[in-house]
Amino acid sequence: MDKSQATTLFYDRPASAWTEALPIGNGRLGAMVFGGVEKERIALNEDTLWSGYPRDWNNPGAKEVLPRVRKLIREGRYAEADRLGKEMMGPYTQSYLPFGDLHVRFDHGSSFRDYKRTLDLENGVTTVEYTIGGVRYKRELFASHPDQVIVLRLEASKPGMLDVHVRLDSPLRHKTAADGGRFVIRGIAPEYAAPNYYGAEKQLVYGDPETTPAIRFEGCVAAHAEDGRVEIDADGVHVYESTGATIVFSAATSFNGFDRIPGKDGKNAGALAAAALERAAAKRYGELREAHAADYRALFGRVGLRLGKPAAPADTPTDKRIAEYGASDPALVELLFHYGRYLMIASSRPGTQAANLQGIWNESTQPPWSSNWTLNINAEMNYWPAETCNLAECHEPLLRFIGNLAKTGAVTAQVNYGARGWTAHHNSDIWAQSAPVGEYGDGDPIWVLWPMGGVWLAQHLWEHYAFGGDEAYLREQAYPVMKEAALFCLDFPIEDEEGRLITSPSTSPEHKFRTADGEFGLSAASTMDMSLIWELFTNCIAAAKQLGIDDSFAAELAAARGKLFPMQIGRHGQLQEWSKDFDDQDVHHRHVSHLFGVYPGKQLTELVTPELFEAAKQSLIRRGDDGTGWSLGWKISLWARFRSGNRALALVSNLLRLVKDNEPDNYHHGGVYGNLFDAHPPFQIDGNFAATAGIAEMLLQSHQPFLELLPALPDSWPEGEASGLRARGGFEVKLSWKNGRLQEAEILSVRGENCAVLAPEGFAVTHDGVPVETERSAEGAVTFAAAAGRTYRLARQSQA
Ligand code: FUC
Repeated sequence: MDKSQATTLFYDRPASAWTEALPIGNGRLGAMVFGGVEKERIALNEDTLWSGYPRDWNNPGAKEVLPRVRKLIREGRYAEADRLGKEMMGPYTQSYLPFGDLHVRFDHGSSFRDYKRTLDLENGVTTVEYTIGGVRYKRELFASHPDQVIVLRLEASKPGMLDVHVRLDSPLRHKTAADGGRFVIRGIAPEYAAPNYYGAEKQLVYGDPETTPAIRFEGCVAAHAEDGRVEIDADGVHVYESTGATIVFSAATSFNGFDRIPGKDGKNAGALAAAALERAAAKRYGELREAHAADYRALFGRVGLRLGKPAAPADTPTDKRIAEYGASDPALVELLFHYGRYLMIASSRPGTQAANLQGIWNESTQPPWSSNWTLNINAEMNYWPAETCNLAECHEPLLRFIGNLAKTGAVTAQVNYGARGWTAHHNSDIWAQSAPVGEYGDGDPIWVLWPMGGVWLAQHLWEHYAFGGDEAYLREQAYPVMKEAALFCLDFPIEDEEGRLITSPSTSPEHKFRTADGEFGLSAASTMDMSLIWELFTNCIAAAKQLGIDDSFAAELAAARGKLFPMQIGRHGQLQEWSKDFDDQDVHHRHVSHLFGVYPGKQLTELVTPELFEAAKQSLIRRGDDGTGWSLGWKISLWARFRSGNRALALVSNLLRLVKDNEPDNYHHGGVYGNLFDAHPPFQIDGNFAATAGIAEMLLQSHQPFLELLPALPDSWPEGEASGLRARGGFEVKLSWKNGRLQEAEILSVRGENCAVLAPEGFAVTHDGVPVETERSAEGAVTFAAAAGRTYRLARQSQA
C-alpha cells in the first residue's frame, strides 16, 4: 500500500482559513501554517501565554449556602436549588491567548502552478511547493523540541531567486523593533480576558505596561541566507537574491508557575527567547532538521497500524478524501489515528503545559470556552490515547497540572465546602483555578456546580502507573494526590435516609433533567458522581495495597464504596443518569457522563455487572450516533467496550464528516475540518485524541484483569496489523489478523508481571519457538509468567 496516504496530509491549494492550515508544534511552541504563495501566514502560539495572574477565586459564602441547597434538593424544590446554587459560584477562568503571526512575503509574483502542501506525520514536517515562471519554490517547516525554535527553510530551484520579507505581528499589545541581528516583538497579555460567551462590557483589560502583574511575552526571528543578503530594519527581516534561506523563530513568556505573579516573580522572556534563537541560529539547517526528526520519530515511530487498502487515488487531497470517502477508506482512518498521536507529540511534552481545549493552537483573543481546560470531559479526553498509544511521557504535563490543582483545590475544598482533600470544578486555567466559575451568579449550575474535576483527573494518575508500573512515581507523586482527592470524597458526600452515600448538589454534567415543573440541573447522587468516586476509591485501594501502606485508610474507602448510592436501571431499560428516573432534557445530549463506568472507567463490565452493562448499552443506543466531535469520539471507545466494531466504526465514520470553516457552532452534529482538526464545531482538539484512543480501544483492551485482543474489529477491516499498543500491566502488543480473526500476537513484557490474555481456542504461547507453560484463569484467560524484556508469541498451536 501507499503508506504516505496513512501518514501524510496533502492539499493542492493554500489554506483559505485557519481550520485548513496545518499545525506544527514542539509541545510549547505551536504554529498553523497556511501555505500562501505570495503571502505566507504562520499563526503562532506559545503555551504559557494566558491572560490573568494568580488570584483568590474561592467563595466562603458557598459553605453557608450548601446546607440550604441540600435541603431544597431533598425536598424536590429543584428550581429553588438551581437559583440558590448560583450563590456558590466564583469568577470565570482566564484565557489561552494567541501569540501572533509570522508573515512572510515572497516578491516573486502570484501566477503559480503545480502547487502542493503537505504535513508529513512520519517526520513532523510541513512543506509547501509550487512553480512560478521556471522556478520551483520549496518551504519546509517544523517546530523543534530539542532546539526549542520554529524553523522555516526556503529554497528556489534557480540561483538567487528568493526575495523575502519577514515580520512579526500580534493581536495583543506589543511593539516590534530591529535588535542587533534579530527582529523582535515584545508584548503584554491582558490582566483579564472575558469568556466569549459572557457579555462583559470590557472584554480585554490591560494593565500598565510597566507595572502589570500579567504575563509579558517576547518573540524574535533571524535569517541566514546561503548566497544572498540579509538586512534587518524596523520593518522586519529582508532576504535578497538568495537561493536558500533558513528563518528561525523563538519565543518565551514570563510565566513562572501557576502560583507566581509574572509581573513580580516572572522569568525574563526576552533573555530566554534570545538565548534559544542564538543557539539555533548557530547551527546549520541540516543539523536542526536531523535533531528534530530524531527526537520526533523516537516517539511517533513506536506505533504502527494497517487497516486495509486505501480507497482514494494517491493524489487525492485530504479534504476531498474526507468528503468523498470518509471511514470507508481504511487509510483515512489510519491517518486520523496517527494524527492524534502527532498532535499529542506536538502539544504535550514533559515540562510543557497540558494540551488545552485547542491543544496549543489558538487564533483568537477570545477563543471558544477560553481555550482553557474543561474538566467535565474535554481535558481528560485529550489524554485518553497517551498510555494506550505509547506516549506515556506526553502524559506528564497533565499529571503535573493535577498536582498543581491539588494545591489550589485544597483551599477551595476547605473554604467552599469545609472539606478535607482537594476539589476542582468544571473549568481550569494556567493558574490552576479550582473553584466553581460562573462570575458569581452569571453561570448555570448545570455546568458550574460540579466538584468532581479532581476525582476524574485522579484516574489519570493511577492509569499512568497501571500502564508504566513506576512504583516510585506511584508513591511520591500519584498516590498522595489520589489520596487527597479521596479525602474530599469522604467529606463532601452525605448520607440519605437509608444511609447511602450521596453527593448533593450533584449534576450529570451539562445535561438537565425534566420534571412536570421544568428542566433543572441540581439533584443528588448522579450516576457519574457515584462512578467517579467508585473508580477513585478502587484505584486508591489498589495503590495502597501495591505500596503496602495505609491499610486502615483503604478499609475506610472500601466501606464507603460499599455505601455509595447504587446504580439503577430505568423504565427504558437504560442505565439511569440520575438517582431518580427523570426524563432527559435532550435524549440525544452530547454528554454521556453516566457511561463513565464503561469508558474510561472500569466499573461496568459484562463479566462483573452484566445487567448494568446491558443497561448502559441501552443508554448509548438511546443517545444515538450523532453528536459534537468530542461526543462522537467518546462513543467510539464506548462501542469498542461494548465489543461492537461495526458500531464503533460507524462513529468514526460520523466523525469523518467534512465541516466547513464557517459552519456555525453546533451541539449535535460534529465532524472534522479540512485539516482533520476535530470540529465540535467550533474547533476543539479533544475529538482528535478521542478518535485515536477509540481506534486503539477497538484493537486492544486491558481494563479487566486480562488483555483482550481485537475486541471490536469491524467487518470492513478483514485483514490488518497493529504494533506498539500498550496494555496495563506493562505490555506492548503487536497483532495481526486475517479474515476478521486473530492471526497472531506478540506480547512484549516490559516489567515481568504475569500476563493474562483472552486467546481464541487452539492458540498457544511460545517464547523463541519454545512452548510456554500456561494456565486458564477463572475468566478463561490464558495466563503465564512473563519475564521482563521478553516477547511472547500467541498463535495457533499448529503454527507455534
Ligand atoms: C463542555 C461541553 C461543550 C464544549 C465545552 C468546551 O461544556 O459541553 O460541548 O465542549 O465543554
